[in-house]
Amino acid sequence: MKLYGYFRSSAAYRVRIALNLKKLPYEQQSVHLTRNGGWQWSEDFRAVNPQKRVPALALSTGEVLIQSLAIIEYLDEIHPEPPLLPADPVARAQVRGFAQAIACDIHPLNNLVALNYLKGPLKHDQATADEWYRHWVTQGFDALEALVRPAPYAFGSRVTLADLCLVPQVFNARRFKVDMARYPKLAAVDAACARLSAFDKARPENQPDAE
Ligand SMILES: N[C@@H](CCC(=O)N[C@@H](CS)C(=O)NCC(=O)O)C(=O)O
Repeated sequence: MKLYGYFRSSAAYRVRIALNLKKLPYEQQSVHLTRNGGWQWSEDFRAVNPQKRVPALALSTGEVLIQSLAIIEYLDEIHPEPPLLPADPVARAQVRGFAQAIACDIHPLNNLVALNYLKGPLKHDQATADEWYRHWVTQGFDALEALVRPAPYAFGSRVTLADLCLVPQVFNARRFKVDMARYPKLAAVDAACARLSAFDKARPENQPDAE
């Protein structure tokens, strides 16, 4: 398999953690999102993912999967060990709800393409873009802090999809100077995950394209 990603992309980071947890070998193709205007906008990459975003996972059959949550659920279906969703339907829905609060509600407002639109066509300055970023993360994390039950992972003693979404979002929040002292439970889950090699290997600074 070949993962099209970028070291700082939190959506690609989620998929790297899943691949590592399942001990699946994969090749990485870096899609530099900023150099020379961003490789995601090239014709070559548009042929891989017309959405011009990472991650994309090319399978050995030649098919390409997009969207981190769809990719992770595919991996979980094909390689069920260790499972990334609980067996109980209520618990599964709770884990998915937590993951989607990040992937569908926090991240889309804060990713590079949205911030660049604010700063470019809409002519806002960097301070306003940073304020926008922190506003949506804070609103999202306030809810997640109330939902999480560290034990030590977000939903009990096994890592789930919720942890795969939380850890990259916390990494990004710290990068944008969100005060994590306000979120002791989220910080505790993040610290528990950081002790696992699958998470450590997936960290942005440990990727071949890290700068
Ligand atoms: N919902 C998508 C989000 C994908 C996404 O927006 N990726 C960002 C990087 S984290 C991207 O490729 N941005 C391209 C750009 O900013 O131009 C997923 O979960 O895979």
